Order: sequence, then structure tokens, then C-alpha cells
Amino acid sequence: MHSHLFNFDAKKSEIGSLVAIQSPESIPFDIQRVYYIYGVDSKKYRRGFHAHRDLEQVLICVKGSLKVLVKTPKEEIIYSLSSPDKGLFIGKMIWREMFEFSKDAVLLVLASKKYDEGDYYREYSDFENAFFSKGNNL
Ligand code: T46
Repeated sequence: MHSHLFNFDAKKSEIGSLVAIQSPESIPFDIQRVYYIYGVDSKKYRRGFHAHRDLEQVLICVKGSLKVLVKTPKEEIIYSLSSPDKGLFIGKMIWREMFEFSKDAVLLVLASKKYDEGDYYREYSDFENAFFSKGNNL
């Protein structure tokens, strides 16, 4: 499964910290879109529940904390995000769910493509079928 956590090179000093992100040095794709998620009442809600055909993304929890479950029919991993100098890369064909948002959490997402609803698998069974039909059955 192609997902991993990595560190940004934060410029830290006594007046605070700065993270600069530019591709391809810090992100393995050209950034076509940026969005952010905030104000999630995590006791009630879990977000995500989809995979992408082609989209690659980097998730950065710039404030607060949250967890991300990434999953294929073969394995699953839970990442904890709580630091603005860490990025979670999620490649294509990976199911994701975000949960346990702290009240103040802000999740910034850098995406490799513009928004396209046609790129989503929103039913796990559709994702699973596509996953195996793409030759992931070894
Ligand atoms: C992902 C996780 C981490 C847009 O109009 N433009 C956009 O760029 C996006 C991302 C969403 N939308 C619309 C589509 C829905 O009507 O905003 C609404 C909420 O989107 P969604 O339910 O897909 O949000 P999440 O939090 O479940 O998932 C999002 C991304 O969609 C997804 O690609 O990986 O964040």
C-alpha cells in the first residue's frame, strides 16, 4: 500500500516556526488543488469513506489532532496526525477514513488533481472490485 508519513523541514526559531512547501522538493506531485477541513464534531462524525482512482494527496494536520485509517483489501494502517511539520502521503487506490478529530483540528490537504467526483470510489465494494481487477490479487 502506498502511504507514508514524512517530515517537512520546519524553520524553527525563538519567534516561531515556518514550513514552506513546494513541489517537487517537498511534495511528490504538482499541487493542483488545496482544501482544508475543520469544525468536525468527532464524537459524532467520521469523514472520508472513499478511495481515488488516480488522485494522490498529502494530508497535514496544521492544528489539533486526528486519525486517518488507510486501507486496501489486503492491509490497513492507522496514522495519528498531530503536528504541522508532518505530512501523510496517500497514493491512488487506497480507502481512507478520518476520525477522532480534536475540536480545534484543521486538516490541510494538497492534491495532485482538480476536484473530480468521477475519480471517487464511494462504495467499498466498488473499490474492492476495482482493486482486484487492477491485478492486486497476488
Ligand atoms: C479525501 C479526504 C481527505 C468539493 O466541491 N471540492 C473539493 O475539492 C472537495 C475535496 C470536496 N468538494 C465537495 C464534495 C462534497 O459535496 O465538498 C463536499 C464534502 O466532500 P467529501 O464528502 O468528499 O469530504 P471528505 O472529508 O469525506 O473527503 C475529503 C476529500 O473529498 C477526499 O478526496 O481524500 O477529504
